[in-house]
Amino acid sequence: LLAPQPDSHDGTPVVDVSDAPTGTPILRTMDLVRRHGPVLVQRLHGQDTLLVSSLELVTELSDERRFGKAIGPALENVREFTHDGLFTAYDDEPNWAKAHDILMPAFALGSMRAYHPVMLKAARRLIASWDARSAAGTPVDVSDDMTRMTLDTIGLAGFGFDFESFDRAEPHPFVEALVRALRWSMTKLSREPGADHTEADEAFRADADFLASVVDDVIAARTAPGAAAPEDEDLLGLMLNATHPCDGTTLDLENIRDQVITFLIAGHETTSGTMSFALYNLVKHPAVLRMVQREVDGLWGDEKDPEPAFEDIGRLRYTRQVLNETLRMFPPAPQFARRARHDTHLGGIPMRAGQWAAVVTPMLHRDPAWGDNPELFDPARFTPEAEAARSPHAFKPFGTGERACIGRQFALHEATLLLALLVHRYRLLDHADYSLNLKQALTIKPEGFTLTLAPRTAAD
Ligand code: MNH
Repeated sequence: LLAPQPDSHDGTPVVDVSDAPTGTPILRTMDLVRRHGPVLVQRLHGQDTLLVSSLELVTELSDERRFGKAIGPALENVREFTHDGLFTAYDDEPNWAKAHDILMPAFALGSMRAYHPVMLKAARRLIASWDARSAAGTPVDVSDDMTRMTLDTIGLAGFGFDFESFDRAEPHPFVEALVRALRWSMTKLSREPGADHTEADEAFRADADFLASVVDDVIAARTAPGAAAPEDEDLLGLMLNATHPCDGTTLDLENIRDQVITFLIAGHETTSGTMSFALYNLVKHPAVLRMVQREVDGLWGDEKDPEPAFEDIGRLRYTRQVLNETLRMFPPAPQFARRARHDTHLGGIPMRAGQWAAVVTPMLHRDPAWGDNPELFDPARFTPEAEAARSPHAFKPFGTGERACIGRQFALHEATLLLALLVHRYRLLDHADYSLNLKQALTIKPEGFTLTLAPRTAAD
């Protein structure tokens, strides 16, 4: 377990939030940062978290010699059902390095070529559903449909498992159990001491067991004698077959199960949140939407059903800038934590080995390094020139260092492809004049965001 937080030193504000319950802790945290500055201690039921959000201090925390990933209290709870899977492993657990080394090639940019057809297949399911809504004149729930699309993608690309999300009104039972388990991980953080939580804990245990048994069935079907030849190049096939480059061993089956659940969590909400926020930004900024459409039209003209090539995605530079600016304003995974490898200082704060701090990513992304108007949505912040002129530590939607997101290229390829197809095909009508309402689980997304759709015509 983690060592206690640094003893707050002179000048670091300590704010007790125990009496201010909220469904969206990140908004409360952002508010605290706005009022008290970029370093403060948040106290919740006697538990302290050192919150950091200035470029200067995040630059220090990104120094891999001095700091590594911390499994903070939220991830410690997720660890109850993902154990030493990639996302929740401690830095020094042997299965982290092993799985990382085996899986890295599957997430390199070139590997996206293999996932492109499956991503396109899932995108076309979403489009078929939106065409029907468009014809009927009924609104779509953006976050729900983005989640359907990303879940089908990671299920198919990762494990040859089809959630068939667009054929269901309610999420697949596996996903419902996953969402409940994640909610348990979050609500457990703000439990009042002393109350009885046996019922919630037993329900969680049942969900965790169910998740494990479904994945074990998928693995068993793959490894049974006479199962389809493992020529499959998906993540599961890789984990079952690939040996470690150095010692020639494979991952054990329990760890593979933990990795499958990990990838379903990671591929489930973050990418869908990114796409939902991107569509929100586009409908609120018609001039930007126009520029994305112009870029996409440059590739696919007025082709009704374009056949996007793998290479097209790299050409969609401005679309990618829109996604980056979206990740700046609304990083879907809004915090990550870092722990001192040995006794050191963070700014003026002494930290002993094992002590840790949380980065409040949305506020780092509003540091003065971003100029005077950080609330302004402006994709020009991500031209190559602007990026070259800025510290790489000012933008951390995927975390930092060797524990940064392994699925980054996967997410950006998927999101760029889908966003391009949608703006090419539809007029996006903000029929309810939506005002942003964040929903927070482990990640954030816009809640209740609906659009109506119309086909684009030559005049649009
Ligand atoms: Mn992802 C780690 C954000 C998409 C798989 N991811 C992280 C971290 C952040 C993050 C932040 C680091 C957390 C920490 O330091 O505690 N991830 C994202 C965002 C998107 C995303 C914003 C989409 C946009 N992630 C994906 C996708 C996958 C994935 C898609 C899988 C296909 N992420 C991971 C895994 C890790 C991770 C696995 C843990 C990597 C490690 O520690 O080795």
